[in-house]
Amino acid sequence: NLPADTQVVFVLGGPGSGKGTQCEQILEDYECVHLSAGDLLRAEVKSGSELGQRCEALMKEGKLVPVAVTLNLLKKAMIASGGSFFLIDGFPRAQDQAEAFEADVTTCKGVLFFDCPEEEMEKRLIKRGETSGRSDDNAETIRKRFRTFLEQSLPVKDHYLAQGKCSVIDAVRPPKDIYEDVKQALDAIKA
Ligand code: UP5
Ligand code: MG
Repeated sequence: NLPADTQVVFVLGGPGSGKGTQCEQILEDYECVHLSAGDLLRAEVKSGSELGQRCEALMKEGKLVPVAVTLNLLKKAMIASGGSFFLIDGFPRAQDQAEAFEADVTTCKGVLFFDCPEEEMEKRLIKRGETSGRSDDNAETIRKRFRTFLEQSLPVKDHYLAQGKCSVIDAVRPPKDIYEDVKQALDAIKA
């Protein structure tokens, strides 16, 4: 089971907004566990399991996998890590996912939301697609990921803004500059 003092920060933003990049920076300065829902799903795909095959098909279409799947992967990874302060990257991606996580695991302490226009995210993902090997880093799937983000994931930001828990960070700057705001927001969340 998870320790009683478990704390969770959701790291959200569109595809290619820089969630993973900023989390890597955070790990250097804060004692925390970084769990990317997308990375956990890609590991499941790589395992070759039947579940992984179903997830892969959805991810190639830029669609969300069922929340039961991500919730289960996240919970297992949280417990296995032995940590108590978690950066949950790329989840929740829909309102019902946020509600499911908070009912099942814990309420989140805060949310970092990386704000980035589509043109910039698209440019980054096309470039990354040259070397990433990610089956969803192609122009067609990127468009589908954007649509899913707008329709299903963006409402999560508003949900947490209304709760006063969400820091919106301008993500169209050099990573180092963005990170200054990230630290400030995290310090406020932890305080
Ligand atoms: N880069 C980063 N910061 C930059 C900056 N400031 N200036 C210029 N370039 C910058 O960065 C992306 C690229 O941009 C990199 O090349 C980086 O160097 C550069 P990254 O930090 O990787 O951005 P990130 O937001 O993490 O982008 P990612 O592609 O991981 O976002 P997604 O949200 O699309 O991907 P994720 O892995 O979370 O999900 C993939 C799929 O899994 C989803 O589409 C969905 O099908 C499925 N999924 C679910 O169904 N449920 C979940 O809960 C999670 C995922
Ligand atoms: Mg990522």
